[in-house]
Amino acid sequence: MKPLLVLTLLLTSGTFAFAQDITTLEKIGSVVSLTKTDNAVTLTCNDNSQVQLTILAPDLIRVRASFTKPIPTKDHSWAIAKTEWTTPRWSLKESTTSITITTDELEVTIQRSPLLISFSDARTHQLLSADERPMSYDANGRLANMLFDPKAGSFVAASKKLGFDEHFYGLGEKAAHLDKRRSSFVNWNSDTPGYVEGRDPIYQTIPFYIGLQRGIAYGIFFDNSYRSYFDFGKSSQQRAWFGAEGGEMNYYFFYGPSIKKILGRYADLTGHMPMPPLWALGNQQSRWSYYPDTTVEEVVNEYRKRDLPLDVVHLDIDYMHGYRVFTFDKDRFPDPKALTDKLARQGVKLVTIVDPGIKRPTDKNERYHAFDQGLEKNYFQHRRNGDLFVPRVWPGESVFVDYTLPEARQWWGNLHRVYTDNGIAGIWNDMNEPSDFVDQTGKNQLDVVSDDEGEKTTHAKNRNTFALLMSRATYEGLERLRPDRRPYVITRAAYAGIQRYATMWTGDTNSTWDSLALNVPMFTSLGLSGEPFVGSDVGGFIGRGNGELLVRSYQVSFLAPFCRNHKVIDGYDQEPWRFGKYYEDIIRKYLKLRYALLPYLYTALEEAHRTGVPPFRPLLLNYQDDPSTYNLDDQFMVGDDILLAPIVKPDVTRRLVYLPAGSWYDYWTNKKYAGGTMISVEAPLEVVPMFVRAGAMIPVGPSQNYVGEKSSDPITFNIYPDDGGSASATLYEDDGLSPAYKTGAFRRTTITARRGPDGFAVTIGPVQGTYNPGPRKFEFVVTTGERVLR
Ligand code: MIG
Repeated sequence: MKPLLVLTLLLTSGTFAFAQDITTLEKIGSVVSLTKTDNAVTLTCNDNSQVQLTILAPDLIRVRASFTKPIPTKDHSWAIAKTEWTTPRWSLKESTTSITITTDELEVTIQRSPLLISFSDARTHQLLSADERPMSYDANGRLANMLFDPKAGSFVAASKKLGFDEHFYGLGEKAAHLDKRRSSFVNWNSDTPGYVEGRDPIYQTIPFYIGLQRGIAYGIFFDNSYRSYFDFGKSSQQRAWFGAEGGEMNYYFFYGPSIKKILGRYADLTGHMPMPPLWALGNQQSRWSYYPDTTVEEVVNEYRKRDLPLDVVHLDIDYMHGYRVFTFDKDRFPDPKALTDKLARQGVKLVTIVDPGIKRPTDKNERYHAFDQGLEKNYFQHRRNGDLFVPRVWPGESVFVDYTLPEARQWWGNLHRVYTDNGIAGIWNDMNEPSDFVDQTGKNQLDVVSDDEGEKTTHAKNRNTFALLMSRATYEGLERLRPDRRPYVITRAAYAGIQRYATMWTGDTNSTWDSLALNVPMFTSLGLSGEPFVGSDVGGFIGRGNGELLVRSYQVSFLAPFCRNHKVIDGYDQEPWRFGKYYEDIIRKYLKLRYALLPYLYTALEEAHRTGVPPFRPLLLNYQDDPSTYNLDDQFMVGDDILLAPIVKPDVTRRLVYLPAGSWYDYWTNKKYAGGTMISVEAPLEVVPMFVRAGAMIPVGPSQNYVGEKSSDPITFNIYPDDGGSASATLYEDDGLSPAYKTGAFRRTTITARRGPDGFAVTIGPVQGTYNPGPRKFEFVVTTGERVLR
């Protein structure tokens, strides 16, 4: 009997993704009337529900539904950066059975009864996505005892037909595969140390996904910060649905057909990532925690002595006086300014951690400015009953700021003066889910109230946006305190729009091979979710690593935007030299290569700023028509031209690599391969399989141990000619530090090379932008013969 029982249980848990069965929900009524404005159509239904479709761009339509009542006039989202759109050309057609909205790119058909919305390509009439059932809501509390917070409001859901060959990407930070088809997820920002594949939810909420079928992509951003659910054909092969425990049915439909175009629109809507300082691309070192100041100096000296590149050291929570944010421990860091000055002479910057918990002094006579001022100004969060909300975090009993209040954000930002005055270069926001040792589920926070523009809503709505607003307060504070410098903020938790304020890292990973393997699909998925600046603790955070794992981990992260080795408080030391010279030498080689490739990386990062297309890419982003890339979890590309196939298993020194169409050069040997096939390559520990696209020219800068140690002179362009003998490159440059790039102070140079009868002819196109990098040489090296490895 026993085995059978186990089997039944397994089947059941595998069949139903969530307890919520959306088929039991009440469906929205049928359309009875329609009104039209300059950019929107509002439909009124026979149950008094309303649906509003707003035409924002030819490829962007917003759908808003209000069940059994009119669309509220209040319309606000912390995620949205752009609310004013120039209405594109569009037309409306009505028939007895349906209503059709047509833009130059999209054709949206609304069937009146039952109310079903479908999106098609306006030119080809190819169906992109169609409702599987009318939008629904929990009219009678049918789901009540299956919900996390039955009091949050009414469950709202939308359900789309699942395509037989439809793939799903994005959804932010998930410990999951690249293709999310046949999986389901919950969004509820959670502190989940030591998470493994399948753990869900984890730290961030980005309710945005991309659907891809027959090479054609669309996107859906469900802008609802309540606890939300996404099911991509897990509970039923009929549907891909999304819903939330409260708030509005409110989503944006993006049409590609290219994923890159969708990412650009998503960035227009939720904000473009500003350029971080160039040194943020430098190598970073952290652990919980380096103290006192002499230990920090020792770490830096060790890096320099060993000729290992380093730009940033992070100070974790023990730099503070009893975990009080905005203070330094007087014994451990008696003179932080002297320390940052000294490190600056070695080319190293300090970043300090800042948690949201402000200590409530246990001694009533203690004066702590952050607590005293915030209390006096009434900036802290309270419970519904008026009690101060007192979570327990590192400082013990603490309070949280209501970051929905503009004055409170301003105040929080200004408190960072103690850091900027002491030469601290950036801020690391941790614990901002917000984590609470009393209860990590968030249940204990459901009655915590935020002002929320006067709406006085609870954490049912605001928990998922807490980190977004904290990062915003931090970013804007740094901007005010140091207007001539680009802010650098790192966050753990997030909501959509976070890219406007913060970069991210993937939290408390494990020092295991499984955890390392997750890096690739997590980084690429984050890139497909509007977060370009990503990284993970190199070597893994929790547990004991080893030299092999550390090397393989650097081979994934050395070209990730955020490259920081970090370790848990009681973990075995993990700096690059800790496992001996053999491993250290390999790590040095990769860190040096990262610095040499900074011109290439920085150019890719600026592309992300401008277009929303991330530097760290799944192959499908560059090869959207190639189904072989659709679920490739263990390869990635950096920009358009560099392909990596890291080893993420122990004791493996050979692997299969998929090369898409075109020709490719093995970076190490220059051996040329024809793409469109799988090849098998050697990958001893010192080698990460790395390929360059034929037709590319890779700009390489000087070998240096920190950004700015040497001037970028010369810049060497390595030419990898395609089969016709051509190659091209773009180089982006600016001052790397100030916000002047926003007003045109950059230089973009386009260069092409072509093989002729007498060798290669190089053409440097007219430059864009007003930045003058000063005179420097460009050198060109043609990749020809194969060279032997080692
Ligand atoms: O409860 O600040 O993810 O990077 O070292 C743990 C101490 C709090 C979690 C972060 C980790 C950091 C640690 N923090």
